[in-house]
Amino acid sequence: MKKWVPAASGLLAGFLAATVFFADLSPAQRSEASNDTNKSNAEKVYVPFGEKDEYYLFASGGHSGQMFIYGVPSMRHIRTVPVFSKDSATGYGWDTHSKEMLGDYTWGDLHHPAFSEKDGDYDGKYMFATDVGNSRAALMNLETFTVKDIINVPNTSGPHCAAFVTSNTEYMFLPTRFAVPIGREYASLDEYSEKYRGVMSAVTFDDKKEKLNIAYQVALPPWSYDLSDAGKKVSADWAVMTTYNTEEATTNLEINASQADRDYIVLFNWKELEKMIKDGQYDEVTGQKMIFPEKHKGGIYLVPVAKSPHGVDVTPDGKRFIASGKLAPAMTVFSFEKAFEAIKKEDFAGERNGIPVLKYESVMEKEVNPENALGPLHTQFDEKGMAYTTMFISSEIVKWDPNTGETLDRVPVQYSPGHSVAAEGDTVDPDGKYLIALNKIAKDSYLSVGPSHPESMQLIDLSGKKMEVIQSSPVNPEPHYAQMIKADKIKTISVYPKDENNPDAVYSQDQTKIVRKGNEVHVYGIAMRSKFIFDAKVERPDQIEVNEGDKVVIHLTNIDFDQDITHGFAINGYDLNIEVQPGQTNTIEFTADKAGTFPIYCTNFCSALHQEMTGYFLVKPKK
Ligand code: K7E
Repeated sequence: MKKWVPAASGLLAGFLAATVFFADLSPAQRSEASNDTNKSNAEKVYVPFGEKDEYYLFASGGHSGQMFIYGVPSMRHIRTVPVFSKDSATGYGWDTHSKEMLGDYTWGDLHHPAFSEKDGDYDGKYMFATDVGNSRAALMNLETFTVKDIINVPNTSGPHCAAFVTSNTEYMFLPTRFAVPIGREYASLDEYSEKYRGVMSAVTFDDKKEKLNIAYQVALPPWSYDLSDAGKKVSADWAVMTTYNTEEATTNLEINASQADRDYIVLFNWKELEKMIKDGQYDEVTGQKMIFPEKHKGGIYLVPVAKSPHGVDVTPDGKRFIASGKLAPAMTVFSFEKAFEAIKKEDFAGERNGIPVLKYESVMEKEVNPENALGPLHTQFDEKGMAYTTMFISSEIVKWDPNTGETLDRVPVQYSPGHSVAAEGDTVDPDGKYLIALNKIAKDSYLSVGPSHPESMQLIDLSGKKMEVIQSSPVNPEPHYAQMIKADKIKTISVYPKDENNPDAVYSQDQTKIVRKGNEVHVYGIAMRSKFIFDAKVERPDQIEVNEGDKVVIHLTNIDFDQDITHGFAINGYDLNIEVQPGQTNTIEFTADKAGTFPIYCTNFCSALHQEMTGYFLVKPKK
């Protein structure tokens, strides 16, 4: 490896030129590391057909708006679960519930998934996610791998770093990447410092109703809030998040937001914020309980950090938080204990925007600077608490000891990793074993598909003396963060249970009916191998006839209580398609605004006579 230590002023250029730095690794260099097990790499990742992977990988789909599910170690793509964007494969965005959840939005930008937790460990029940593109938060149920709720988060613009949840899923916090005036009203950028804010939201969820809810918000200064992490164990009541652009630049951020030597980590005690809300220490703004730190004092502190930080991660023991700077070569290890002490003694360096600023030296424990490692972004941990940090510029993973700062190992990856994810690597009890580098640039890794390449995920074996890249998988744009959970923690259902209380559901042919109420037509139908029955009492039970302009509501129940017998329901020429999974009742509503003859068919291949699973949708023209 060529030694190259850029001058500090060259760091920015180095960051931008990151992809050039390691572009010329030979395949031999790529697999130069080897560990001492007797298995070949192929054997380590081979999961025979029918056998299951040991872990699920939930990789965020970035601006696809979706979540990608992979098996580890095979790196087989198992499913894409639609979250913030429509998906015709599953009818997501067409059926009434998902259409209502997506509202008027057509895309999302999902960066950070987060599992629900119990005592700081994944419990395998829910997944949370946020949408940087259109400021939303989503809740996914892991019995069915389907989204149950999406909320728009008002007053924020680009909740980036979330989702991150507290140790018992009390809250999901959503800091915001962009500052905007509260309520998004118009305000000239000349008024940026006075009128703009970076609002952070505290979101709770109700697991009975499977609903998200905004508990309160905090009107932080007009900076960019980036990555965050919740405390664990000794720091369980706390959370940390990085900020950049504390310069409050309003244009050309690449240069202007990189001026100051230090930005901040925001350190906050969510138990205290919760208490402030209970005590009425907030203003009511645009229907939200909003804490203004310059006015409602307590619970929030700033810790100076090397300029323009990106990631911040809490160690599994909850004692330290590690910040990484895009432009600073060093990772900084901070001590929660030291911070608590300084807060107790009110040993502050001053305040900024009404928020107390702690002294860097009194919270910092050490600066860690592995030789020639550049562009540290995100850190994960193994079962011994050792840290693995992605180096975006020098395209590698560096393993190091947070206790001593010593570099233990490093492995090149192709190329420019953003996050990495270790097996249960952000819980109180990581597994070690596997780490996956989520690389931004695949370049020469796969068969070419033109000028734009897929992203690349590289699986690294952590079990040997040295880290070793053992498998690689292309992936659609674009995983930012991912989480890896032990497969046996997730308990899926195989069919939807019968719900006799659901007025939309019908479970036998003789219950099927088509009901007209004025100009509304309600269909209570069933889908089964290999037919649709909308009304069993008429001559052609698989036909729906309406008048042009009618509102049509179709409730369809899949009565094949048999795993994997999913049916689809599409109306040819009407731009409609929904899915009904085994036992599920699903609803679609639309206006019959086109007169004519439109075949109905099942889109999800379900039996040998799938082609016969059809019907007709007839729309009588207005006179
Ligand atoms: Cu570093 Cu959105 Cu977590 Cu991308 S973020 S890499």
